[in-house]
Amino acid sequence: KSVGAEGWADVEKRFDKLAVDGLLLRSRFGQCIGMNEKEFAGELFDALARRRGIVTGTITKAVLRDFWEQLSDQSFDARIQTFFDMVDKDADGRITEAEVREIISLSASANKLSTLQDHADEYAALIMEELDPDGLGYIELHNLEMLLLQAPAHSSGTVTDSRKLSQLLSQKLVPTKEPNPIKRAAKKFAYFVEDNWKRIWPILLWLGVCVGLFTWKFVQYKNRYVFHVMGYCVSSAKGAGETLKFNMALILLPVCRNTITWL
Ligand SMILES: [Ca+2]
Repeated sequence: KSVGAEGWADVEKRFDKLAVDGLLLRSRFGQCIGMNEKEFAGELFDALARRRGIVTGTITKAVLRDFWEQLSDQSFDARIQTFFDMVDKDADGRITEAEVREIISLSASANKLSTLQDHADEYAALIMEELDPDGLGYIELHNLEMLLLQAPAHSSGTVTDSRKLSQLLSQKLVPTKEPNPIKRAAKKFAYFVEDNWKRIWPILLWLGVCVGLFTWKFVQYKNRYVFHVMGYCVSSAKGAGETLKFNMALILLPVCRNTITWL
Protein backbone atom coordinates (compact mmCIF):
# COMPACT_ATOMS: atom_id res chain seq x y z
CA LYS A 1 0.00 0.00 0.00
CA SER A 2 2.79 2.38 0.85
CA VAL A 3 4.77 0.92 -2.05
CA GLY A 4 5.48 3.49 -4.73
CA ALA A 5 5.50 6.44 -2.39
CA GLU A 6 9.27 6.43 -2.28
CA GLY A 7 11.89 5.79 -4.88
CA TRP A 8 14.27 2.97 -5.61
CA ALA A 9 17.16 4.86 -3.97
CA ASP A 10 15.65 4.41 -0.48
CA VAL A 11 14.95 0.76 -1.10
CA GLU A 12 18.49 0.21 -2.33
CA LYS A 13 19.90 1.90 0.78
CA ARG A 14 17.85 -0.39 3.01
CA PHE A 15 18.90 -3.42 0.98
CA ASP A 16 22.56 -2.61 1.62
CA LYS A 17 21.83 -2.41 5.33
CA LEU A 18 19.63 -5.51 5.63
CA ALA A 19 21.28 -7.89 3.19
CA VAL A 20 23.77 -10.53 4.29
CA ASP A 21 26.46 -11.44 1.72
CA GLY A 22 24.47 -9.65 -0.97
CA LEU A 23 21.35 -11.70 -0.29
CA LEU A 24 18.11 -10.47 1.26
CA LEU A 25 16.04 -12.87 3.38
CA ARG A 26 12.30 -13.27 2.80
CA SER A 27 11.58 -12.19 6.39
CA ARG A 28 13.28 -8.83 5.78
CA PHE A 29 11.59 -8.13 2.46
CA GLY A 30 8.72 -6.11 3.99
CA GLN A 31 11.09 -3.91 5.94
CA CYS A 32 13.25 -3.39 2.88
CA ILE A 33 10.44 -2.17 0.64
CA GLY A 34 8.92 -0.12 3.46
CA MET A 35 5.81 -2.23 4.05
CA ASN A 36 4.54 -2.56 7.59
CA GLU A 37 2.23 -5.56 7.11
CA LYS A 38 4.82 -8.32 7.62
CA GLU A 39 2.55 -11.22 6.72
CA PHE A 40 1.29 -9.56 3.57
CA ALA A 41 4.83 -8.70 2.52
CA GLY A 42 5.74 -12.37 2.94
CA GLU A 43 2.85 -13.43 0.72
CA LEU A 44 3.92 -10.83 -1.82
CA PHE A 45 7.49 -12.09 -1.76
CA ASP A 46 6.30 -15.66 -2.33
CA ALA A 47 4.13 -14.61 -5.25
CA LEU A 48 6.85 -12.61 -6.97
CA ALA A 49 9.51 -15.28 -6.34
CA ARG A 50 7.23 -18.09 -7.49
CA ARG A 51 6.67 -16.65 -10.93
CA ARG A 52 10.38 -16.16 -11.41
CA GLY A 53 11.15 -19.70 -10.22
CA ILE A 54 13.06 -18.56 -7.12
CA VAL A 55 12.89 -21.19 -4.38
CA THR A 56 15.78 -20.23 -2.12
CA GLY A 57 13.89 -17.68 -0.01
CA THR A 58 16.59 -15.10 -0.64
CA ILE A 59 17.05 -12.52 -3.40
CA THR A 60 19.90 -10.51 -4.85
CA LYS A 61 19.77 -6.77 -5.47
CA ALA A 62 19.07 -7.29 -9.18
CA VAL A 63 16.06 -9.47 -8.38
CA LEU A 64 14.85 -6.98 -5.79
CA ARG A 65 15.03 -4.29 -8.46
CA ASP A 66 12.88 -6.49 -10.68
CA PHE A 67 10.36 -7.04 -7.83
CA TRP A 68 10.33 -3.35 -7.05
CA GLU A 69 9.64 -2.41 -10.64
CA GLN A 70 6.59 -4.67 -10.76
CA LEU A 71 5.31 -3.43 -7.41
CA SER A 72 5.78 0.27 -8.09
CA ASP A 73 4.25 -0.03 -11.54
CA GLN A 74 0.83 1.54 -11.10
CA SER A 75 -0.56 0.28 -14.40
CA PHE A 76 -3.61 -1.93 -14.50
CA ASP A 77 -1.75 -4.85 -16.08
CA ALA A 78 1.06 -4.90 -13.51
CA ARG A 79 -1.32 -4.74 -10.57
CA ILE A 80 -3.63 -7.41 -11.84
CA GLN A 81 -0.59 -9.59 -12.59
CA THR A 82 0.64 -9.20 -9.00
CA PHE A 83 -2.78 -10.05 -7.64
CA PHE A 84 -3.03 -13.07 -9.92
CA ASP A 85 0.41 -14.29 -8.84
CA MET A 86 -0.59 -14.05 -5.20
CA VAL A 87 -3.59 -16.32 -5.75
CA ASP A 88 -1.90 -18.73 -8.16
CA LYS A 89 0.00 -20.76 -5.58
CA ASP A 90 1.58 -23.29 -7.93
CA ALA A 91 2.43 -20.71 -10.64
CA ASP A 92 0.89 -22.71 -13.47
CA GLY A 93 -0.85 -19.62 -14.85
CA ARG A 94 -4.26 -20.87 -13.82
CA ILE A 95 -6.37 -20.28 -10.72
CA THR A 96 -8.29 -23.34 -9.61
CA GLU A 97 -11.26 -23.44 -7.27
CA ALA A 98 -9.01 -24.75 -4.47
CA GLU A 99 -6.77 -21.70 -4.84
CA VAL A 100 -9.77 -19.37 -4.68
CA ARG A 101 -11.02 -21.15 -1.56
CA GLU A 102 -7.60 -20.86 0.04
CA ILE A 103 -7.40 -17.10 -0.51
CA ILE A 104 -10.91 -16.66 0.92
CA SER A 105 -10.10 -18.69 4.03
CA LEU A 106 -6.85 -16.82 4.44
CA SER A 107 -8.43 -13.38 4.32
CA ALA A 108 -11.33 -14.58 6.48
CA SER A 109 -9.05 -15.75 9.26
CA ALA A 110 -6.87 -12.66 8.96
CA ASN A 111 -9.91 -10.42 9.38
CA LYS A 112 -11.66 -12.72 11.90
CA LEU A 113 -14.75 -13.19 9.75
CA SER A 114 -16.14 -16.51 10.90
CA THR A 115 -19.21 -16.57 8.63
CA LEU A 116 -17.02 -15.90 5.62
CA GLN A 117 -14.92 -18.85 6.74
CA ASP A 118 -18.02 -21.04 6.98
CA HIS A 119 -19.11 -20.08 3.49
CA ALA A 120 -15.68 -20.25 1.84
CA ASP A 121 -16.72 -23.22 -0.33
CA GLU A 122 -19.92 -21.52 -1.40
CA TYR A 123 -18.24 -18.22 -2.27
CA ALA A 124 -15.42 -19.99 -4.09
CA ALA A 125 -18.01 -21.80 -6.19
CA LEU A 126 -19.76 -18.49 -6.93
CA ILE A 127 -16.51 -16.84 -7.98
CA MET A 128 -15.66 -19.77 -10.23
CA GLU A 129 -19.10 -19.58 -11.80
CA GLU A 130 -18.58 -15.90 -12.55
CA LEU A 131 -15.02 -16.11 -13.84
CA ASP A 132 -15.08 -19.50 -15.50
CA PRO A 133 -18.18 -19.35 -17.70
CA ASP A 134 -17.02 -22.26 -19.88
CA GLY A 135 -16.66 -24.58 -16.89
CA LEU A 136 -13.00 -25.42 -17.55
CA GLY A 137 -12.30 -25.71 -13.82
CA TYR A 138 -9.79 -22.87 -13.70
CA ILE A 139 -9.46 -19.12 -14.22
CA GLU A 140 -6.86 -17.56 -16.47
CA LEU A 141 -5.51 -14.05 -16.27
CA HIS A 142 -7.60 -12.82 -19.19
CA ASN A 143 -10.86 -13.98 -17.49
CA LEU A 144 -10.04 -11.77 -14.55
CA GLU A 145 -9.17 -8.83 -16.78
CA MET A 146 -12.36 -9.28 -18.79
CA LEU A 147 -14.56 -9.14 -15.72
CA LEU A 148 -12.86 -6.08 -14.34
CA LEU A 149 -12.90 -4.29 -17.67
CA GLN A 150 -16.50 -5.07 -18.54
CA ALA A 151 -18.18 -2.40 -16.45
CA PRO A 152 -15.98 0.58 -17.34
CA ALA A 153 -16.10 -0.35 -21.03
CA HIS A 154 -19.89 -0.19 -20.86
CA SER A 155 -20.08 3.18 -19.22
CA SER A 156 -17.46 5.22 -21.01
CA GLY A 157 -16.85 3.64 -24.38
CA THR A 158 -13.18 2.89 -24.92
CA VAL A 159 -10.83 3.36 -22.02
CA THR A 160 -7.20 2.78 -22.89
CA ASP A 161 -5.38 4.89 -20.34
CA SER A 162 -4.18 2.41 -17.76
CA ARG A 163 -4.22 4.93 -14.94
CA LYS A 164 -7.85 5.68 -15.60
CA LEU A 165 -8.42 1.93 -15.76
CA SER A 166 -6.92 1.21 -12.39
CA GLN A 167 -8.98 4.03 -10.95
CA LEU A 168 -12.11 2.44 -12.34
CA LEU A 169 -10.89 -0.91 -11.08
CA SER A 170 -10.63 0.38 -7.53
CA GLN A 171 -14.07 1.93 -7.85
CA LYS A 172 -15.46 -1.40 -8.94
CA LEU A 173 -13.79 -3.30 -6.13
CA VAL A 174 -14.77 -0.87 -3.38
CA PRO A 175 -18.56 -1.01 -2.99
CA THR A 176 -20.16 2.37 -3.55
CA LYS A 177 -21.86 3.79 -0.49
CA GLU A 178 -25.61 4.07 -0.83
CA PRO A 179 -26.67 7.65 -0.01
CA ASN A 180 -30.16 6.68 1.22
CA PRO A 181 -29.82 5.38 4.84
CA ILE A 182 -32.99 3.26 4.63
CA LYS A 183 -31.84 1.55 1.43
CA ARG A 184 -28.41 1.06 2.97
CA ALA A 185 -29.94 -0.58 6.06
CA ALA A 186 -32.12 -2.78 3.86
CA LYS A 187 -29.09 -3.92 1.87
CA LYS A 188 -27.16 -4.63 5.05
CA PHE A 189 -30.12 -6.60 6.38
CA ALA A 190 -30.34 -8.60 3.15
CA TYR A 191 -26.66 -9.56 3.42
CA PHE A 192 -27.16 -10.49 7.08
CA VAL A 193 -30.07 -12.77 6.19
CA GLU A 194 -28.10 -14.33 3.35
CA ASP A 195 -25.19 -15.13 5.65
CA ASN A 196 -27.25 -16.30 8.62
CA TRP A 197 -30.37 -17.90 7.12
CA LYS A 198 -29.48 -21.25 8.67
CA ARG A 199 -29.81 -19.65 12.10
CA ILE A 200 -32.78 -17.47 11.19
CA TRP A 201 -35.21 -20.04 9.83
CA PRO A 202 -35.49 -22.23 13.00
CA ILE A 203 -36.16 -19.09 15.03
CA LEU A 204 -38.81 -17.97 12.56
CA LEU A 205 -40.37 -21.45 12.59
CA TRP A 206 -40.44 -21.43 16.37
CA LEU A 207 -41.99 -17.94 16.46
CA GLY A 208 -44.51 -18.99 13.82
CA VAL A 209 -45.59 -22.05 15.82
CA CYS A 210 -45.96 -19.95 18.98
CA VAL A 211 -48.04 -17.29 17.23
CA GLY A 212 -50.12 -19.97 15.53
CA LEU A 213 -50.89 -21.80 18.77
CA PHE A 214 -51.74 -18.57 20.56
CA THR A 215 -54.10 -17.45 17.82
CA TRP A 216 -55.74 -20.86 17.60
CA LYS A 217 -56.62 -20.96 21.34
CA PHE A 218 -57.44 -17.27 21.40
CA VAL A 219 -60.03 -17.62 18.63
CA GLN A 220 -61.39 -20.88 20.09
CA TYR A 221 -62.13 -19.27 23.43
CA LYS A 222 -63.44 -16.09 21.89
CA ASN A 223 -66.33 -18.10 20.47
CA ARG A 224 -67.26 -19.65 23.79
CA TYR A 225 -69.79 -18.50 26.35
CA VAL A 226 -67.09 -17.83 28.97
CA PHE A 227 -65.73 -15.00 26.78
CA HIS A 228 -68.87 -12.95 27.44
CA VAL A 229 -68.26 -13.25 31.16
CA MET A 230 -64.47 -12.86 31.45
CA GLY A 231 -63.63 -10.91 28.27
CA TYR A 232 -60.19 -11.01 26.66
CA CYS A 233 -58.61 -12.22 29.90
CA VAL A 234 -59.53 -15.83 29.38
CA SER A 235 -58.62 -16.07 25.69
CA SER A 236 -55.23 -14.42 26.28
CA ALA A 237 -54.49 -16.71 29.19
CA LYS A 238 -55.53 -19.79 27.23
CA GLY A 239 -53.45 -18.74 24.23
CA ALA A 240 -50.38 -18.10 26.36
CA GLY A 241 -50.97 -21.44 28.09
CA GLU A 242 -50.92 -23.22 24.75
CA THR A 243 -47.56 -21.71 23.73
CA LEU A 244 -46.23 -22.60 27.17
CA LYS A 245 -47.17 -26.25 26.61
CA PHE A 246 -45.33 -26.25 23.29
CA ASN A 247 -42.19 -24.71 24.80
CA MET A 248 -42.22 -27.15 27.72
CA ALA A 249 -42.40 -30.00 25.23
CA LEU A 250 -39.46 -28.48 23.33
CA ILE A 251 -37.37 -28.30 26.48
CA LEU A 252 -38.24 -31.89 27.40
CA LEU A 253 -37.45 -33.28 23.95
CA PRO A 254 -33.63 -33.36 24.23
CA VAL A 255 -33.96 -34.82 27.68
CA CYS A 256 -36.08 -37.62 26.24
CA ARG A 257 -33.51 -38.33 23.54
CA ASN A 258 -30.73 -38.48 26.09
CA THR A 259 -32.78 -40.87 28.16
CA ILE A 260 -33.37 -43.11 25.15
CA THR A 261 -29.67 -43.11 24.30
CA TRP A 262 -28.83 -43.88 27.89
CA LEU A 263 -31.21 -46.83 27.91
CA1 LIG B 1 -2.65 -22.64 -10.07
